Order: sequence, then structure tokens, then C-alpha cells
Amino acid sequence: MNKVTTLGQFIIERQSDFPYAKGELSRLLRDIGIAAKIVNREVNKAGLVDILGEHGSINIQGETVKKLDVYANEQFIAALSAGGETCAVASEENEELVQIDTAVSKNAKYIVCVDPLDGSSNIDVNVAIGTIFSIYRRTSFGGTVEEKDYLQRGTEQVAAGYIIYGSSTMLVYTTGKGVNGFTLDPSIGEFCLSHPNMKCPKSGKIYSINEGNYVHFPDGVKQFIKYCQVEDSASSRPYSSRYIGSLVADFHRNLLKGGIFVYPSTLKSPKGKLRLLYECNPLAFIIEQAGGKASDGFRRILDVQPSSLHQRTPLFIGSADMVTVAEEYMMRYSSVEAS
Ligand code: AHM
Ligand code: MG
Repeated sequence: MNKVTTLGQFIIERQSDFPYAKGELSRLLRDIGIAAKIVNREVNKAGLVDILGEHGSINIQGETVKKLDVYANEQFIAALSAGGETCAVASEENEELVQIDTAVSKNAKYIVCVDPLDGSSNIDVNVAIGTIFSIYRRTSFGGTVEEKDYLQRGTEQVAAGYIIYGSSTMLVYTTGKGVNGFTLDPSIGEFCLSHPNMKCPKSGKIYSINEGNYVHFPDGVKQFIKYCQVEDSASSRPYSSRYIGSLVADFHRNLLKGGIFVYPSTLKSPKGKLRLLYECNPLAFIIEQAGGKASDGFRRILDVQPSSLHQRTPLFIGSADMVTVAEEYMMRYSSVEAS
């Protein structure tokens, strides 16, 4: 029988990668794994909404049925608060930073940024959705968390990961020593190591972009799309177009198979749609650890200095060679936007 390594075992084994670590980060990652299992249980019941009750109605236990993204947010914040390692959470669902009660978090070293349930338009239609998280070390000492604690560059992340609730549920994470993926075995309720040392192919045959917005794209993106669609056997073009509309799902597929995901600036959203702190930075950290690349079209995502909690950024992410070509098109045709 093959040896099964659970997420919990793996995290403990890897603790020795950080000789001065006291186990706090390991405990934090374990707490995220627990919240993920709880959210997974609810996501799996989403199709039963007609039986269990509409959002806002009272269910059989007398509780109000919550929207799944609100529920996921509460679960992650509850798990992180109870764990005692997190002093503040920046969440897509909360306008302001959530400060954890200092009674439980007085020695807490970490700030967590989270998109508790990404791909909201896919929740009700049985299409893969996800959670994205990013962990930073607090830089101030004691008391209220300061802006400089959560507005750190992506290069300062100590860990990042995502959970994909799909045909199976997976948790993928990095602490800066490679990327590892764990698949939830529902029969034992454990995430088991299924994708050790994940690597993104240098190039792929897939491009992922919401082409419905084509007329609003910058010229560099329009030219890059044309490049993807032109016939060229040496580079396996034309590429296939695949767009799920759940960032985690599109990213996960391209990570495994090779490909590029693009969410550029548009006339409607001049800064792009996706959020730097809890969508782009964590995935950028993961893709770089897997040998890929993440850019805003002109510069490395991880180098962007954030100036606000819910800051948006254009995103070009995936196989290194494909992102480099997209950047070349951006620089050649959209140089005005860079300035
Ligand atoms: P959300 O946080 O409201 O779910 O929005 C983020 C999602 C991403 O998962 C996905 O890549 C993108 O929005 C899809 O946007 P669009 O429908 O504009 O293509
Ligand atoms: Mg989101």
C-alpha cells in the first residue's frame, strides 16, 4: 500500500525548513485546512438550496440560511481568530481590516489576506469555485495593527495558497519552498498529498481571458489575443481558449497543464478587476514557486507596493514564456498606459 501523507503530517514534517520557527505558521496553515473542510461541506450542499432553504430563509435547525460567500468568510475568520496566530484579517468580504481581539491574539505574528469564496458568479451553477489566502508577518509590535502591516509587497509573503472546490476539493500552498497540492479524501476527511512539488510547464496551449470585453481591452492585449489565434506549428498555435470565470479554477488548470490567464485593464475597470492583496499576490507567489510568472503587463506583481486594502491590478499569470510574450505585446502596443 502506498504511504498516504496528510496535510497535517506534511506541515509538521516541513516545519524543519524554518529552523527558528516555533510552529505558529504550521498551526495557522492547519487552521486554514480545517476551515476549508467546513466550507467544502457547505459548498457541496449548494445544489440542495431548494430543499434546505433559500438564502435568508430559516432552515430546519432554526438558523438563517446564509449566502455561501458570507458563510465562508465567517468560517475563515472564526478559525483564524480561534487559532491565536493571526492578529488581523483582510478579506474581500469586509470593507475594513478585521482586527482580532487582542485577548486571543496578543502574541500573534501573522496577518492573513483572504478571498473566502472566489468565483461568486459560479456558486449557484455547480461550477468550481475557490478560496485564496496569503500570509504576512506582522511588522509592528503589539497593539492595533498598522497599515504597514497589511500593505506589504507580495515578495514579503511567508505563505500563500488556495482551495479549489471542484470535481474534487484540493488545497495547494507554498511557504516559498516549492508548491504542493493536497486532495481531500472525503471518506477520511483529510487532505492527502496528491501533487508534490508542482511545476507549471514553461509554455502551454491555453489562453484564458473574458473575450466578451474585447472592445474595451488595451491594444497590447488585443494584439496578444491575435497572436494566440494565429497558426504556427512551432509554438502549437492557435492555442485553445478556456475561461471558467473562477480565477482559482482557471489558474489551477493552467498551473497543471500550462497556459496563460489574463484579466487586463478595461475601459470599464481601468485598474483591472482582480484584487492585489488576496487574489493576485498569493497566486503570483505560487506560480513563481512553480516556475511560472505573474505580471501586471509591465512589472512583476510581487513587486507592486500596495496602497490600499482592496486595490485592484491587471493580471497576466501562468507559464513563464507565455507571460513574457504577453508583456512584450503590452510594452510594444500599450506603452502609454505604463506611464
Ligand atoms: P469575485 O471575487 O466577485 O468572484 O470576482 C472575481 C472573479 C474571478 O474569480 C474571475 O477570474 C473573474 O472574477 C471573472 O470576471 P468576469 O466575469 O468579469 O470575467
Ligand atoms: Mg474574488
